[in-house]
Amino acid sequence: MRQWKKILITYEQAVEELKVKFKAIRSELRLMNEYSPIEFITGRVKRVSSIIEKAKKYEIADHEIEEKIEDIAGIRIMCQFVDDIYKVLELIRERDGKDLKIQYEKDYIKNQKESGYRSYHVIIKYPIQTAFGQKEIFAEIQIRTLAMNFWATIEHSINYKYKKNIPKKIKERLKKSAEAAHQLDEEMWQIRDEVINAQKLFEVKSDTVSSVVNNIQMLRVIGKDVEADQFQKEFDDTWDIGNFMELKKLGDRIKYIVDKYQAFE
Ligand code: 0O2
Ligand code: 0O2
Repeated sequence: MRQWKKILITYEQAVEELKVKFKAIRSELRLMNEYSPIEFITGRVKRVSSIIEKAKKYEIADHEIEEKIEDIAGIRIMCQFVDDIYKVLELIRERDGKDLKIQYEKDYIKNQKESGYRSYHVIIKYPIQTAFGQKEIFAEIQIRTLAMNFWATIEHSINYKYKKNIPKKIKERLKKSAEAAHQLDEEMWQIRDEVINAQKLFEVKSDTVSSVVNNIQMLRVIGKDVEADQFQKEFDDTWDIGNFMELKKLGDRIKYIVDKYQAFE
Protein backbone atom coordinates (compact mmCIF):
# COMPACT_ATOMS: atom_id res chain seq x y z
CA MET A 1 0.00 0.00 0.00
CA ARG A 2 1.60 3.27 -1.08
CA GLN A 3 1.48 6.27 1.16
CA TRP A 4 -0.58 8.31 -1.29
CA LYS A 5 -1.13 11.21 1.09
CA LYS A 6 2.62 11.67 1.58
CA ILE A 7 3.35 11.39 -2.14
CA LEU A 8 0.54 13.65 -3.32
CA ILE A 9 1.30 16.49 -0.92
CA THR A 10 4.33 17.40 -3.09
CA TYR A 11 2.13 17.46 -6.17
CA GLU A 12 -0.43 19.62 -4.39
CA GLN A 13 2.32 22.08 -3.55
CA ALA A 14 3.47 22.13 -7.19
CA VAL A 15 -0.06 22.83 -8.43
CA GLU A 16 -0.51 25.68 -5.95
CA GLU A 17 2.89 27.22 -6.79
CA LEU A 18 2.34 27.03 -10.54
CA LYS A 19 -1.13 28.54 -10.22
CA VAL A 20 0.25 31.43 -8.17
CA LYS A 21 3.04 32.06 -10.70
CA PHE A 22 0.76 32.20 -13.73
CA LYS A 23 -1.90 34.20 -11.88
CA ALA A 24 0.82 36.74 -11.06
CA ILE A 25 1.53 37.29 -14.78
CA ARG A 26 -2.17 37.95 -15.33
CA SER A 27 -2.41 40.36 -12.38
CA GLU A 28 0.72 42.27 -13.42
CA LEU A 29 -0.52 42.78 -16.97
CA ARG A 30 -3.99 43.82 -15.80
CA LEU A 31 -2.51 46.27 -13.31
CA MET A 32 -0.69 47.97 -16.19
CA ASN A 33 -3.94 47.96 -18.23
CA GLU A 34 -2.23 45.59 -20.67
CA TYR A 35 -4.07 42.76 -22.34
CA SER A 36 -3.50 39.41 -20.62
CA PRO A 37 -3.43 36.27 -22.79
CA ILE A 38 -4.40 34.38 -19.62
CA GLU A 39 -8.10 34.49 -18.78
CA PHE A 40 -8.09 32.16 -15.78
CA ILE A 41 -6.22 29.21 -14.35
CA THR A 42 -7.32 26.05 -12.65
CA GLY A 43 -5.33 23.17 -11.30
CA ARG A 44 -5.74 19.72 -9.87
CA VAL A 45 -3.85 16.76 -8.53
CA LYS A 46 -4.89 13.57 -10.29
CA ARG A 47 -7.19 11.38 -8.23
CA VAL A 48 -5.67 8.23 -6.76
CA SER A 49 -8.25 6.13 -8.67
CA SER A 50 -7.21 7.80 -11.97
CA ILE A 51 -3.51 7.28 -11.19
CA ILE A 52 -4.10 3.58 -10.52
CA GLU A 53 -6.25 3.27 -13.65
CA LYS A 54 -3.56 4.90 -15.80
CA ALA A 55 -0.81 2.77 -14.25
CA LYS A 56 -2.80 -0.37 -15.09
CA LYS A 57 -3.54 0.84 -18.64
CA TYR A 58 0.14 1.47 -19.44
CA GLU A 59 1.43 -1.45 -17.30
CA ILE A 60 3.39 0.88 -15.05
CA ALA A 61 4.79 -0.78 -11.94
CA ASP A 62 4.05 0.74 -8.58
CA HIS A 63 7.58 2.07 -8.02
CA GLU A 64 7.64 3.69 -11.50
CA ILE A 65 4.45 5.72 -11.13
CA GLU A 66 6.11 9.03 -10.32
CA GLU A 67 8.61 8.84 -13.17
CA LYS A 68 6.17 7.54 -15.78
CA ILE A 69 2.87 9.30 -15.08
CA GLU A 70 3.54 12.87 -16.09
CA ASP A 71 0.20 14.47 -15.30
CA ILE A 72 -0.21 13.75 -11.59
CA ALA A 73 0.15 17.51 -11.13
CA GLY A 74 -1.72 19.53 -13.73
CA ILE A 75 -2.62 23.12 -14.31
CA ARG A 76 -4.90 24.42 -17.01
CA ILE A 77 -4.53 27.89 -18.50
CA MET A 78 -7.60 29.26 -20.24
CA CYS A 79 -7.31 31.90 -22.97
CA GLN A 80 -9.89 33.94 -24.83
CA PHE A 81 -8.41 33.52 -28.32
CA VAL A 82 -6.38 30.84 -30.09
CA ASP A 83 -3.38 33.11 -30.66
CA ASP A 84 -3.25 33.79 -26.90
CA ILE A 85 -2.35 30.11 -26.47
CA TYR A 86 0.89 30.69 -28.39
CA LYS A 87 1.64 33.82 -26.34
CA VAL A 88 1.27 31.79 -23.14
CA LEU A 89 3.49 29.15 -24.71
CA GLU A 90 6.15 31.81 -25.28
CA LEU A 91 5.88 32.87 -21.62
CA ILE A 92 6.46 29.25 -20.58
CA ARG A 93 9.38 28.80 -23.02
CA GLU A 94 11.02 31.96 -21.62
CA ARG A 95 11.06 30.28 -18.21
CA ASP A 96 12.58 27.06 -19.53
CA GLY A 97 15.74 26.29 -17.57
CA LYS A 98 14.86 28.88 -14.93
CA ASP A 99 12.06 27.82 -12.58
CA LEU A 100 10.89 24.91 -14.76
CA LYS A 101 12.28 22.55 -17.40
CA ILE A 102 10.25 21.79 -20.51
CA GLN A 103 10.38 18.08 -21.31
CA TYR A 104 8.21 18.00 -24.43
CA GLU A 105 5.08 19.50 -25.96
CA LYS A 106 1.93 17.99 -27.49
CA ASP A 107 0.05 20.14 -29.96
CA TYR A 108 -3.49 18.80 -30.03
CA ILE A 109 -4.57 22.00 -31.76
CA LYS A 110 -2.74 21.34 -35.01
CA ASN A 111 -3.18 17.60 -34.45
CA GLN A 112 -6.71 17.37 -33.11
CA LYS A 113 -7.42 14.09 -31.30
CA GLU A 114 -9.80 11.51 -32.80
CA SER A 115 -12.36 12.43 -30.09
CA GLY A 116 -12.37 16.08 -31.25
CA TYR A 117 -10.17 17.18 -28.32
CA ARG A 118 -8.08 20.32 -28.85
CA SER A 119 -5.54 21.86 -26.43
CA TYR A 120 -1.80 22.50 -26.20
CA HIS A 121 0.05 20.42 -23.61
CA VAL A 122 3.47 21.18 -22.16
CA ILE A 123 5.09 18.57 -19.94
CA ILE A 124 7.55 20.10 -17.51
CA LYS A 125 9.82 19.11 -14.68
CA TYR A 126 9.33 21.31 -11.66
CA PRO A 127 11.51 21.53 -8.52
CA ILE A 128 9.76 21.41 -5.17
CA GLN A 129 11.33 22.18 -1.82
CA THR A 130 10.09 19.57 0.62
CA ALA A 131 10.78 18.96 4.30
CA PHE A 132 13.27 16.30 3.11
CA GLY A 133 15.08 18.40 0.53
CA GLN A 134 14.49 19.27 -3.11
CA LYS A 135 12.43 16.95 -5.30
CA GLU A 136 11.86 17.27 -9.03
CA ILE A 137 8.47 16.19 -10.28
CA PHE A 138 6.61 16.08 -13.59
CA ALA A 139 3.71 18.44 -14.20
CA GLU A 140 1.44 18.99 -17.18
CA ILE A 141 0.35 22.42 -18.35
CA GLN A 142 -2.70 22.40 -20.60
CA ILE A 143 -3.37 25.59 -22.54
CA ARG A 144 -6.72 26.03 -24.26
CA THR A 145 -9.37 28.54 -25.25
CA LEU A 146 -12.64 28.96 -23.36
CA ALA A 147 -14.45 27.15 -26.21
CA MET A 148 -11.97 24.23 -26.12
CA ASN A 149 -12.40 24.10 -22.35
CA PHE A 150 -16.20 24.09 -22.58
CA TRP A 151 -16.12 21.15 -24.97
CA ALA A 152 -13.44 19.19 -23.09
CA THR A 153 -15.16 19.62 -19.72
CA ILE A 154 -18.43 18.20 -21.01
CA GLU A 155 -16.79 15.44 -23.03
CA HIS A 156 -14.67 14.46 -20.03
CA SER A 157 -17.75 14.06 -17.83
CA ILE A 158 -19.48 11.95 -20.48
CA ASN A 159 -16.34 9.82 -20.80
CA TYR A 160 -16.39 9.36 -17.05
CA LYS A 161 -20.00 8.15 -17.13
CA TYR A 162 -19.56 5.73 -20.05
CA LYS A 163 -15.99 4.66 -19.16
CA LYS A 164 -14.81 5.44 -22.72
CA ASN A 165 -17.64 3.34 -24.27
CA ILE A 166 -19.64 6.31 -25.42
CA PRO A 167 -22.69 5.36 -27.54
CA LYS A 168 -22.12 6.00 -31.26
CA LYS A 169 -24.89 8.61 -31.44
CA ILE A 170 -23.42 10.68 -28.60
CA LYS A 171 -19.92 10.31 -30.05
CA GLU A 172 -21.14 11.77 -33.35
CA ARG A 173 -22.82 14.66 -31.58
CA LEU A 174 -19.66 15.33 -29.60
CA LYS A 175 -17.67 15.42 -32.84
CA LYS A 176 -20.14 17.88 -34.30
CA SER A 177 -19.98 20.05 -31.20
CA ALA A 178 -16.16 19.96 -31.31
CA GLU A 179 -16.44 21.35 -34.82
CA ALA A 180 -18.86 24.02 -33.53
CA ALA A 181 -16.40 24.96 -30.77
CA HIS A 182 -13.66 25.21 -33.40
CA GLN A 183 -15.93 27.45 -35.48
CA LEU A 184 -16.61 29.62 -32.42
CA ASP A 185 -12.87 30.12 -31.91
CA GLU A 186 -12.49 31.13 -35.56
CA GLU A 187 -15.39 33.60 -35.36
CA MET A 188 -14.09 35.14 -32.15
CA TRP A 189 -10.63 35.44 -33.63
CA GLN A 190 -12.08 37.51 -36.48
CA ILE A 191 -13.47 40.11 -34.04
CA ARG A 192 -10.54 39.80 -31.62
CA ASP A 193 -9.29 43.42 -31.90
CA GLU A 194 -12.80 44.76 -31.38
CA VAL A 195 -13.29 42.62 -28.26
CA ILE A 196 -9.88 43.50 -26.79
CA ASN A 197 -10.44 47.23 -27.32
CA ALA A 198 -13.85 47.04 -25.66
CA GLN A 199 -12.36 45.17 -22.70
CA LYS A 200 -9.50 47.66 -22.38
CA LEU A 201 -11.92 50.59 -22.50
CA PHE A 202 -14.00 48.94 -19.79
CA GLU A 203 -10.91 48.52 -17.58
CA VAL A 204 -9.79 52.13 -18.09
CA LYS A 205 -13.33 53.40 -17.42
CA SER A 206 -13.69 51.46 -14.20
CA ASP A 207 -10.21 52.56 -13.05
CA THR A 208 -11.14 56.20 -13.71
CA VAL A 209 -14.44 55.89 -11.84
CA SER A 210 -12.77 54.32 -8.80
CA SER A 211 -10.05 56.97 -8.82
CA VAL A 212 -12.67 59.79 -8.90
CA VAL A 213 -14.72 58.20 -6.11
CA ASN A 214 -11.62 57.56 -3.95
CA ASN A 215 -10.32 61.10 -4.41
CA ILE A 216 -13.70 62.65 -3.52
CA GLN A 217 -13.62 60.50 -0.39
CA MET A 218 -10.07 61.71 0.28
CA LEU A 219 -11.21 65.36 0.07
CA ARG A 220 -13.81 64.60 2.77
CA VAL A 221 -11.20 62.87 4.94
CA ILE A 222 -8.99 65.99 4.87
CA GLY A 223 -11.98 68.22 5.63
CA LYS A 224 -12.51 69.79 2.18
CA ASP A 225 -16.27 69.13 2.11
CA VAL A 226 -17.15 72.10 -0.12
CA GLU A 227 -14.80 70.91 -2.89
CA ALA A 228 -15.94 67.32 -2.34
CA ASP A 229 -19.62 68.35 -2.81
CA GLN A 230 -18.76 70.31 -5.95
CA PHE A 231 -16.84 67.43 -7.49
CA GLN A 232 -19.55 64.96 -6.47
CA LYS A 233 -22.13 67.05 -8.35
CA GLU A 234 -19.86 67.28 -11.41
CA PHE A 235 -19.28 63.54 -11.25
CA ASP A 236 -23.04 62.82 -11.10
CA ASP A 237 -23.67 65.12 -14.11
CA THR A 238 -20.82 63.61 -16.14
CA TRP A 239 -22.02 60.10 -15.27
CA ASP A 240 -25.53 60.98 -16.57
CA ILE A 241 -24.12 62.28 -19.87
CA GLY A 242 -21.85 59.24 -20.15
CA ASN A 243 -18.95 61.06 -21.85
CA PHE A 244 -15.74 59.20 -20.99
CA MET A 245 -13.35 62.00 -22.03
CA GLU A 246 -15.16 64.43 -19.69
CA LEU A 247 -14.96 61.88 -16.88
CA LYS A 248 -11.22 61.49 -17.53
CA LYS A 249 -10.70 65.28 -17.41
CA LEU A 250 -12.70 65.48 -14.18
CA GLY A 251 -10.59 62.64 -12.74
CA ASP A 252 -7.37 64.54 -13.58
CA ARG A 253 -8.68 67.77 -12.00
CA ILE A 254 -9.71 66.07 -8.75
CA LYS A 255 -6.37 64.27 -8.59
CA TYR A 256 -4.51 67.56 -9.08
CA ILE A 257 -6.43 69.18 -6.17
CA VAL A 258 -5.98 66.17 -3.86
CA ASP A 259 -2.23 66.01 -4.64
CA LYS A 260 -1.92 69.72 -3.95
CA TYR A 261 -3.64 69.49 -0.56
CA GLN A 262 -1.62 66.42 0.38
CA ALA A 263 1.64 68.18 -0.54
CA PHE A 264 0.85 70.90 2.03
CA GLU A 265 -0.07 68.50 4.81
P1 0O2 B 1 -9.65 34.89 -9.77
O1 0O2 B 1 -8.68 35.98 -9.39
O2 0O2 B 1 -11.06 35.35 -9.81
O3 0O2 B 1 -9.21 34.17 -11.01
P2 0O2 B 1 -7.94 28.90 -5.80
O4 0O2 B 1 -7.05 27.85 -5.23
O5 0O2 B 1 -9.02 29.39 -4.86
O6 0O2 B 1 -7.19 30.03 -6.44
P3 0O2 B 1 -9.46 26.87 -6.96
O7 0O2 B 1 -10.07 26.65 -5.62
O8 0O2 B 1 -8.62 25.80 -7.56
O9 0O2 B 1 -8.66 28.22 -6.99
O10 0O2 B 1 -10.65 27.24 -7.88
P4 0O2 B 1 -11.09 26.63 -9.28
O11 0O2 B 1 -12.51 26.22 -9.14
O12 0O2 B 1 -10.08 25.66 -9.78
O13 0O2 B 1 -11.08 27.90 -10.21
C1 0O2 B 1 -9.92 28.65 -10.36
C2 0O2 B 1 -10.27 30.05 -10.78
O14 0O2 B 1 -10.84 30.04 -12.08
C3 0O2 B 1 -11.27 30.71 -9.86
O15 0O2 B 1 -10.85 32.04 -9.69
C4 0O2 B 1 -12.56 30.70 -10.67
O16 0O2 B 1 -13.37 31.80 -10.37
C5 0O2 B 1 -12.03 30.81 -12.08
N1 0O2 B 1 -12.98 30.25 -13.06
C6 0O2 B 1 -13.51 29.02 -13.12
N2 0O2 B 1 -14.30 28.91 -14.20
C7 0O2 B 1 -14.27 30.10 -14.84
C8 0O2 B 1 -14.86 30.61 -16.03
O17 0O2 B 1 -15.60 29.92 -16.74
N3 0O2 B 1 -14.54 31.91 -16.38
C9 0O2 B 1 -13.71 32.68 -15.63
N4 0O2 B 1 -13.42 33.92 -16.03
N5 0O2 B 1 -13.13 32.23 -14.50
C10 0O2 B 1 -13.41 30.96 -14.10
P5 0O2 B 1 -9.97 32.42 -8.41
O18 0O2 B 1 -8.76 31.56 -8.45
O19 0O2 B 1 -10.81 32.28 -7.19
O20 0O2 B 1 -9.55 33.90 -8.58
P1 0O2 C 1 -7.70 13.54 -15.36
O1 0O2 C 1 -7.01 13.09 -14.16
O2 0O2 C 1 -9.11 13.10 -15.42
O3 0O2 C 1 -7.52 15.00 -15.62
P2 0O2 C 1 -4.07 9.38 -21.60
O4 0O2 C 1 -5.18 9.86 -22.51
O5 0O2 C 1 -4.04 10.10 -20.29
O6 0O2 C 1 -4.07 7.90 -21.46
P3 0O2 C 1 -1.54 10.64 -22.25
O7 0O2 C 1 -0.76 10.55 -23.50
O8 0O2 C 1 -0.84 10.42 -20.97
O9 0O2 C 1 -2.75 9.66 -22.41
O10 0O2 C 1 -2.14 12.01 -22.08
P4 0O2 C 1 -2.75 13.07 -23.06
O11 0O2 C 1 -3.79 12.47 -23.92
O12 0O2 C 1 -1.70 13.85 -23.71
O13 0O2 C 1 -3.36 14.02 -21.97
C1 0O2 C 1 -4.06 13.57 -20.87
C2 0O2 C 1 -5.02 14.65 -20.40
O14 0O2 C 1 -5.40 15.47 -21.51
C3 0O2 C 1 -6.33 14.06 -19.93
O15 0O2 C 1 -6.23 13.78 -18.58
C4 0O2 C 1 -7.32 15.15 -20.20
O16 0O2 C 1 -7.25 16.15 -19.22
C5 0O2 C 1 -6.80 15.68 -21.50
N1 0O2 C 1 -7.37 14.93 -22.65
C6 0O2 C 1 -6.68 14.20 -23.53
N2 0O2 C 1 -7.52 13.68 -24.46
C7 0O2 C 1 -8.76 14.09 -24.15
C8 0O2 C 1 -10.05 13.90 -24.74
O17 0O2 C 1 -10.23 13.22 -25.76
N3 0O2 C 1 -11.10 14.51 -24.13
C9 0O2 C 1 -10.95 15.26 -23.00
N4 0O2 C 1 -12.03 15.81 -22.48
N5 0O2 C 1 -9.75 15.46 -22.42
C10 0O2 C 1 -8.67 14.89 -22.99
P5 0O2 C 1 -7.08 12.57 -17.99
O18 0O2 C 1 -6.40 11.30 -18.30
O19 0O2 C 1 -8.49 12.69 -18.42
O20 0O2 C 1 -6.91 12.77 -16.48
